[in-house]
Amino acid sequence: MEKEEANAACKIYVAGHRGMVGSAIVRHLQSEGFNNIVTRTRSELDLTNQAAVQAFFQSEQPNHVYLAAAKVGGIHANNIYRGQFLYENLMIEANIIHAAWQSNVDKLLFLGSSCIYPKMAPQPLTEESLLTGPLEPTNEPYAIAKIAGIKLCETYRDQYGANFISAMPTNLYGPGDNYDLETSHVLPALIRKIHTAKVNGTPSVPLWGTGSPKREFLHVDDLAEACVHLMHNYDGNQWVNVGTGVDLSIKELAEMICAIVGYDGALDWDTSKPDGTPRKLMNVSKINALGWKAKIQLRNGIEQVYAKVKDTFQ
Ligand code: GFB
Repeated sequence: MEKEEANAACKIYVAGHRGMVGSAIVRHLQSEGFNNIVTRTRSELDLTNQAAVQAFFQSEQPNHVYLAAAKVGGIHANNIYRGQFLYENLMIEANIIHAAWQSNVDKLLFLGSSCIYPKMAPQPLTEESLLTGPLEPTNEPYAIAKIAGIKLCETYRDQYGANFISAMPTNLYGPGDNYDLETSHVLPALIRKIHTAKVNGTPSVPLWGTGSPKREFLHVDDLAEACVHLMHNYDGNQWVNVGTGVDLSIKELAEMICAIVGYDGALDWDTSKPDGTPRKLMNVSKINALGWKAKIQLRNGIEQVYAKVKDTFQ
């Protein structure tokens, strides 16, 4: 069969297709000629309901599954909705991974997060540092759920021979991000806050923490490309880090966004808010050796995102 025909014949379920990650995966798959994509909205299929998920897999019988459905949020949401982050993520992963095995899915890719690694693990973070020390407390429930997902893929491979793999992305940004200041990640929050300060002519902008923690940011279109690459080129039992291999401090990020937005006011750090983990730079040698590298430069990526969202803020 020609590659185009094979791509068109492969039935793919993207769980979480309305989220930032799932929608980017759908866009990338379509651009590669994968048009047999199955999706369900939350009202059509409750992924925390085991019976409903099993019935869906039995009737649809997908060949490939991208597990991008998750309850996600920034440092504040992770810290406040601790029970929901643990429960909902455990249920979604367990239901989908188990149903995928029961219905003989050929391959599944599970998406985790760089926060699975210990808070004080040596930098850059290698895949081997998993479970070598305590987690960052602000996102421990989310990280434990994600570690459980990795272990489900690993143990279903060990026990049943299921071809289930895991990708661990660093902090993400891009189209479809969440700009709610209470629940968002830092990058969209800073875009919104700095844009609002500029529009209102406010002399300073309130930011959380000290500005000294370092973060790595990957455009979600790069992540989507990496996920499809891994789906087609990796069958190993170890999870794979996905990032740029470059980080910067939150203060440097804020300064970059001020330059893009054209805001020259002051940065006002609220140190009563948590800093979170001091650094979580990914070691990306493994995915680089598998033939994938991030392409989108942070500044270009933020400029693209800002051009699209700046007129949508109230
Ligand atoms: O993206 P973020 O919320 O989460 O970034 P994490 C938090 C960092 O940005 C902290 C600072 O150092 C905050 O003090 N910060 C400054 C702000 N101003 C703001 C602001 O207005 N909003 C936000 N949100 N932060 C998340 C985890 O950790 O990373 C998740 O909670 C997940 O589990 C995700 O792994 C990728 O990078 O700290």
